[in-house]
Amino acid sequence: MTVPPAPIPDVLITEGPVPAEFTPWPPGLARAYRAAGYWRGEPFSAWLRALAGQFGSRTALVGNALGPGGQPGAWVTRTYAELDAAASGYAAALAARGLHAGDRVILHLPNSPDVFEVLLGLLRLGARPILALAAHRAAELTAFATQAQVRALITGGHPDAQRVARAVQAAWPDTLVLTVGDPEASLPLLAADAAAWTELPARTGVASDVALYQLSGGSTGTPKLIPRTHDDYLYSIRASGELCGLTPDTVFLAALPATHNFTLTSPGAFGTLHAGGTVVTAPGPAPDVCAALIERCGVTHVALVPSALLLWLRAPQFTPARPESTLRVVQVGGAPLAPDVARQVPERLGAALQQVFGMAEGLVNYVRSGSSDDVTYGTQGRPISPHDEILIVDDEDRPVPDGTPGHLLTRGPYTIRGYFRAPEHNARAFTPDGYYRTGDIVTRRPDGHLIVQGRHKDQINRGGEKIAAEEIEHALLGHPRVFQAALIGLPDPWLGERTCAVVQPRVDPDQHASQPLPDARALTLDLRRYLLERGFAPFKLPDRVEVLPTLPRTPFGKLDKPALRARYAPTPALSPAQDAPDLTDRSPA
Ligand code: OOB
Repeated sequence: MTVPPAPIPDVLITEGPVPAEFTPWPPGLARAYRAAGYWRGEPFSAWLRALAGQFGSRTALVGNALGPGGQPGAWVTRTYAELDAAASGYAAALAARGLHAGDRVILHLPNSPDVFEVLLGLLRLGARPILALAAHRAAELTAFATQAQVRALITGGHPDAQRVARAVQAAWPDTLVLTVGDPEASLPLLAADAAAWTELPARTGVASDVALYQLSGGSTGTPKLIPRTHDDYLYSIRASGELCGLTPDTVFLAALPATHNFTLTSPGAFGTLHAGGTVVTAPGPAPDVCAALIERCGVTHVALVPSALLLWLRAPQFTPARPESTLRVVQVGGAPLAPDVARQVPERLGAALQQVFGMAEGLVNYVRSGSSDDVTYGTQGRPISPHDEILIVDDEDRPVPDGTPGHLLTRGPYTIRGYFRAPEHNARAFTPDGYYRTGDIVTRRPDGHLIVQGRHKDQINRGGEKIAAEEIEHALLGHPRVFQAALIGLPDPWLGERTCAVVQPRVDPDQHASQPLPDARALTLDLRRYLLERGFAPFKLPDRVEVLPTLPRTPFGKLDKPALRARYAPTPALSPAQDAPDLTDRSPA
């Protein structure tokens, strides 16, 4: 199917006011961030056009394109000029299907060059992508669609992804489903006409307004959308790339989900593009696939979560380190990294370790290259910006001295002031003077480096994938055999944490109280299937289920999760070979 080129729609020219749909920074601070040169008034579309001007014939992207049925397609290489043209081609194709600047569109694609091309196409159009993870399923995408009243969902041709898309459409009928990667797909790149589309105005989007929505790992029932402006997001990208010393020789391997904040911008794929480097896409962080890509493409940088790093450290493809390897920097973040694991990186992978502690809401901390060993292996770095404000406070919001653990609060030039359309949640998640309550417990060293000590928010970090306990607990309450449920994280040698659902069963009123408790093993299968059928991402299904006649409560009547964690941890000794997580990407999009 070929799509006739659409006339250049007026709507692409969006210099005029767009209704602000986010909590703005106070005007005085906004002026200061502009005066400091952080916010440059440049939207993503103009940024990409400038990169194409500067690095035109250099290679921007390589990897397997998304093929028919969601399978890996042809190996493609795109120069900066071609990437710019592809973005315009997609912008035109989207406009031809009735999409406009300001429309919210869910982007749900597996790692491939296409993700970046379509994302930049949406940004060129001035539409606002919601950056779903490929692992998300109907429950998550439906929540995004209804909350944000989306106009479209862009997905791959895999039958599972198509089923998810239909479920979203059933729940939010305004969703136009557009499929990428198929010659017959509903959203083909207008390749033949792409050159013509470079004539589209490069400068679309208002820099001080929302560019896209990142997603919150969350701690409450519904996933929250994080509005990032062109100004603030591009500042974090530029500053991250410069701070990490990226150059046109950088070859970055996007092995974790491409649209996650870490992979995309810390400094990630966009930081690499900003420097004129090359982004290589991998389907996932599995060591065999990544080792082959590193060799084939001369990869210099990669970003990993600790669970993936553990697999790399054991993989015969990497250890002992090969002297001829091009890999220079392994960035690790997203979840706690044990110092003794951190120390193994240089010797066993032949590359430097860089710890990254960030969040989709904004603040990102890096260990700078050349730091002392105790900083490199024992801290999670310090903030990007001199204007990042850090407060570490006790339960009453009173600052604690350096070295004392406290709640991390932050505000600054790229940290949001509020989630999208969530006033009640915002009242809890932000202080009245605009600090974001990260939910992390940290200590600060006198030299400003932060050490993550733990977490206050009720969120489980399963190998970097975040699970809001409340979301799953609510869902479990709908199961006929569940009366009460608590989801807790238990320590795990591979993933950092695994999930355990502790269930108080519903007692059949016709039976008396001595009814036997249901079998936990059978209930595990049953509850996992139940959640899967309700469209939850597979990483959110409980790894383990325990049954108790009543759940413990604090004197105030709250679920006593510390008591539950003490009861069920530690997990039985795990045999690493048997229990190593499967990191091959099973995403269906
Ligand atoms: C990154 O972003 P999110 O939004 O998926 O998760 C943020 C949370 C943090 O609040 C913290 O609880 C945890 O993930 N986290 C870490 C960590 N990095 C993130 N916990 C311990 N050590 C670390 N190094 O995960 C993210 C975003 C940008 C860059 C890097 C990670």
